[in-house]
Amino acid sequence: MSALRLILADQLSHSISSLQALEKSNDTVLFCEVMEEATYVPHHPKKIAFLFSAMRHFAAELEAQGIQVRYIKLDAPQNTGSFTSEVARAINALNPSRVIVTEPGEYRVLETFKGWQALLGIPVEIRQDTRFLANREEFAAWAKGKKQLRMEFFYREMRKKYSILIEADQKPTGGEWNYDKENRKPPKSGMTSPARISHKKSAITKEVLALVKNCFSHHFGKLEPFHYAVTRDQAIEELEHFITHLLPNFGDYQDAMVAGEAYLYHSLISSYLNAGLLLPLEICQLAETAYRAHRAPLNAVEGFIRQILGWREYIRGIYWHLMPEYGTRNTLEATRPLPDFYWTAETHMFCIAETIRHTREHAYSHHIQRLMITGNFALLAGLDVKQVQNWYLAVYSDAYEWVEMPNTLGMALFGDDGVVASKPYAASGKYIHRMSNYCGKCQYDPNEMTGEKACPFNALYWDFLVRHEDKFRGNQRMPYVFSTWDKFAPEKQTAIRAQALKIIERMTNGHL
Ligand code: FAD
Ligand code: DLZ
Ligand code: SF4
Repeated sequence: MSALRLILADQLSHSISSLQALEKSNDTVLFCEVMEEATYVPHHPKKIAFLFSAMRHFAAELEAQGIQVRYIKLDAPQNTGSFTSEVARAINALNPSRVIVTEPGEYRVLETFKGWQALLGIPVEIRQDTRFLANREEFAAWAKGKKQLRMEFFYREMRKKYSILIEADQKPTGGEWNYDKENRKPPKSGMTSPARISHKKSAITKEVLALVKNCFSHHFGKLEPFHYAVTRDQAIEELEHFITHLLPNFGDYQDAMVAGEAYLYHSLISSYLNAGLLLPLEICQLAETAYRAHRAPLNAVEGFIRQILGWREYIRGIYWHLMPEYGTRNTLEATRPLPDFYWTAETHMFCIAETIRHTREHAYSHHIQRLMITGNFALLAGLDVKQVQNWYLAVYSDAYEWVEMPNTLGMALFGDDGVVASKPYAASGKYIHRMSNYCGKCQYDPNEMTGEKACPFNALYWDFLVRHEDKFRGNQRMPYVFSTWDKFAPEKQTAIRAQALKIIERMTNGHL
């Protein structure tokens, strides 16, 4: 029985289920670089280059093990441009008796895979993706009967299940489940990002860079300089560098933002983890080992592990639990077109311009930039939830719908009926001023509410809350917000709302 085994660009793990029980003499592993995937949103050129180079390196590793590989490059003359047509072509050429795949990360792709058996007339086995720490059935069982699906409680179950930061008496290490109150410090004056590893470009990477330059230069984002890891060995090097040199400060400065510094103490591993070059459990175990060896404090280690064992698994659980209906939600009926400055960085708001510059340069910005700068603005200005999601899906090298959608629609835009966030992550300029050094470089003033110089986030913040008063006034987690608004004199309230209108006008006319 010969099998055709398809591996996608985000399935580059030697332990992936679709490679299990492979027969070297009978089976062929198929990789295909296809236009359909590269353009369903206009992906950042660095993301495409990273994925194509990592796929080619991974395919070469399999070949070196004596495994038969069929690798279809994007510019191969016969390349038909989609997963379906390339699998059909491979079946014609190789005549396998079945196709084996691991479930994909996106709902639309899974639906395509499910149609293959009937379409292609050959058995198609779709295997579970065992790289995740909670499978879909397990998440559904946890969610069943719960009124609210809060990450914190899911995370505690995962800590116990994998015995991560759990003591012999089954209590959490240090006595608490969560050390966030010790985290989230503003940046220290003069703080810079510690040096990062940069990888030498292999011949494979050079060839991919030329291809991407040729085909995708019109997409948003700079292709070079290109420093990404493209093999598991290189990704492990980055992970170890992070654990040794950056993890000790990760917790303290997790939410800090500094002009000119894209990375600070963040791990930069999401692209490698999501593509399969790293696995979640090994990362959590390495971080725990650093804590046990007194190489990193508990607040940093717990905070980091929570992102992976908690948030990442929970976000995936929500996506599969609620799709496809989840993708149609738009609780706050946000429909304003995305302004051009999300693509050009041409705005006087320094915080937004800076975040978009980082994104353009690196296909990366850190969580608080995504959530509290570009996400917060989109929330307050009522930007169209689909356009905002497509932007996030295109511009970040770690973006796939399973992780992008609940983060954008749910966490940033409060567009999912409050499943992911119990209250909106809405903030005025005051928060950005406290957590960054951006405002000192901005033509707007975070302390002004109205007038030409007033920070746009301020009036937009109040206008947003009042616009959606019916949803938020009774929210237990926002006790003082509306009592503050109620204390404003009526003239002040009117001036704030008029200012918000002007800001939207300036945004629409490209003058913000
Ligand atoms: P670190 O800050 O070092 O965190 C460590 C790891 O924890 C990350 O590598 C990631 O794997 C995991 N993690 C942290 N937060 C989350 C989260 N909320 N959801 C899932 N995993 C998390 N992450 C993606 O991987 N892909 C996306 O497309 C994506 N889109 C986002 C969109 C918005 C609007 C927001 C607010 C967040 C998004 N995130 C996304 C989550 C988070 O911002 C990134 O995982 C993180 O910035 C990646 O950088 P890092 O590796 O340096 O992370
Ligand atoms: C994101 C992406 C891109 C840009 N190109 C390809 C590709 O050419 N071939 C491939 O196998 N996968 C690609 N991907 C990743 C897929 O979009 C991803 O596997 C699905 O979205 C499922 O998560
Ligand atoms: Fe951003 Fe407002 Fe600060 Fe300017 S003043 S950087 S717009 S928060």
